[in-house]
Amino acid sequence: MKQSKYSNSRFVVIPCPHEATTSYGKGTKNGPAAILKAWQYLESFDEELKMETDKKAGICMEKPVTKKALCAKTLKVIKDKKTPVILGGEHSLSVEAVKAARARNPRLSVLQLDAHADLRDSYKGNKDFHGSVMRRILEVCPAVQAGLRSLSQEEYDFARKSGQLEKMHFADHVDVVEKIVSQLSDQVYITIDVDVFDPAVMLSTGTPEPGGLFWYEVLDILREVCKLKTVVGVDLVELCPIKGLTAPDFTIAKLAYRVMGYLASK
Ligand SMILES: [Mn+2]
Repeated sequence: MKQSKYSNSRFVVIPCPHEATTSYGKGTKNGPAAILKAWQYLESFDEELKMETDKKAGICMEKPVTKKALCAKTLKVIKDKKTPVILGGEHSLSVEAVKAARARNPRLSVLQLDAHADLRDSYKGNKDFHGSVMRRILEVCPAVQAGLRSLSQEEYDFARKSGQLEKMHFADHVDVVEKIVSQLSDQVYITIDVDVFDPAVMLSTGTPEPGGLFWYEVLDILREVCKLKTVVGVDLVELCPIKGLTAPDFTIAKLAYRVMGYLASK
């Protein structure tokens, strides 16, 4: 895949190797570097879209930023009329990017693909916990959640009482693309926790859950959302690379490239 200059790029890739509150497997700080490495070996030609996304749209790679700097960085990219593609790092970073996206898009909603509801108010007093990220995002804008298969009683009670439960789509009912699309507003930010995939596809993540989505199921959701909505930003988080196991790194590199392709082919 070929990189372009910032001025010629529709997409700006922002690595954010943030890791502070991971609960089980560690190493998500190594996620962005693994994705970027796999990217070097990716075909420019997208076999589904029959085009070279990098040449058509322009993709530029920025230097890694801290979580603290992510909001300002994302805001600049959006102001410059480009689409940020953020590579994590721990899921808690998404709220910073969502704040930036919301500042420029008043009707913003978030699509979360994830195994976990991430609706805990806090964990041991920490509101910045990665398992609280969707609770924080709901304080910024509405969200639709898909691929879910793990949550606590507290999260379930909150979802039921707040009405969020209606916008939570569990992994055993993936044939809900239309519903997901209908629940999102026209301006969408997409956050993809790589553990949305079945562990057969994605072993390299800190908190794997059985029963996840497969490659083409995830694409079916993303293809429709990218086609029908204005997607103003994307992140891919929680990849924890395993030494000697490169397929998951390549999967996420290709997924990010495919999403850019969906947006560029509109
Ligand atoms: Mn998760």
